[in-house]
Amino acid sequence: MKYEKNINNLSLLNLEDEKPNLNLVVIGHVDSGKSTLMGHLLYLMGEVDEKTITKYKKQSKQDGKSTFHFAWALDEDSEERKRGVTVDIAYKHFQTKNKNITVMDAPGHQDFIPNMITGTSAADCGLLIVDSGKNSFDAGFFSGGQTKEHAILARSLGVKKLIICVNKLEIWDWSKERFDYIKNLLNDYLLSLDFKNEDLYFLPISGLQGVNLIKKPDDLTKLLWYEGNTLIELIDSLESPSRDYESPLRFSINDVGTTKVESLQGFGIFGKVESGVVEVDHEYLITPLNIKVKIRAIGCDLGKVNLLKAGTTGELLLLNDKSLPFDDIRYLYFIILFNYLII
Ligand SMILES: Nc1nc2c(ncn2[C@@H]2O[C@H](COP(=O)(O)OP(=O)(O)OP(=O)(O)O)[C@@H](O)[C@H]2O)c(=O)[nH]1
Ligand SMILES: [Mg+2]
Repeated sequence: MKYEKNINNLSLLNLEDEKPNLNLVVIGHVDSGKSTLMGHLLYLMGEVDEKTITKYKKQSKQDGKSTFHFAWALDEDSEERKRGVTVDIAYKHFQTKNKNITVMDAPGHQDFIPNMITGTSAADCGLLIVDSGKNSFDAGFFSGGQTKEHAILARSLGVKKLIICVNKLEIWDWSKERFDYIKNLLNDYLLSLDFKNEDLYFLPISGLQGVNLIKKPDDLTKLLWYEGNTLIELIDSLESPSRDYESPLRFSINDVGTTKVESLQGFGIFGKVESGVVEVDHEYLITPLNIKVKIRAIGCDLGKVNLLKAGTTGELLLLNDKSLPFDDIRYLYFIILFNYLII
């Protein structure tokens, strides 16, 4: 098959040998604690070091944002830090025992829904963070908030599995009653959106205190009623969708613009490899524009790489050719093998 030559001398066996990857999008109403929970998890998994968190603690306190130190691991832009609000998706990586995880931390604020859609379009599974606080929960669930809106978007963009973190539960002294109240309301609502019972997982959590992320609370009496997994056990146990490495490349475009990948500069096309492999220095076709492009560099949650394989998300940087109609490259367009259409 002609497209096989685009895989060069990479062995398909090697591609399949690695730990399977899972793309997780973190969604939920503004301020529900998405970035804090993810920042704390990355810290506990060793992806963010103690020194950095200590520095963020000091700086965020000086800026009057003293509980935002974990969120700053994902909110890296100065505007985000000043406002205490995530604006753009942050991409991070960590490994569990059995999986490579790409995390996409989405903004909750309704002004930034397009950025949330970008991340959700590339996700295999969603982490819906729900603030258990009385007013915050009501704002997200009952008053036209983003708990419901994000759930609807996730379902319509093809996310089938949701881990629902009932967050900030330490405020309720880990009350089972409060947890059950939120779980029952959300469960009924999510089933009405056509999520399946077996694809919904509910966890009591405190992202700020780091409880139930990778271990249960030190004082076990607090969560005696909860017999389920910690967040990391749950993520590790989820099945990764099967990936199609052997078919021709199909890269779905979710966003375009200035690159989000550190150490790269230029015009980036963000998306997900649905099938096959995309490689640096190879020529491809953007469809339906039918324009030929050469990939100058590739970035992903691991930084700069030479290829992306089926199931992974990342950014393709095009050769800076002034004749390219950058403004015409859109969400939902595809990048495919150059010679595929004419085989
Ligand atoms: N009490 C308590 N507060 C928390 C917890 N997690 C986060 N917070 C606080 O909630 C506020 C918002 O946290 P973020 O992590 O920025 O929330 P977010 O969901 O990422 O916000 P957006 O991305 O802007 O939608 C901050 O003041 C956090 O300190 C928690 O587990 N318990
Ligand atoms: Mg955030």
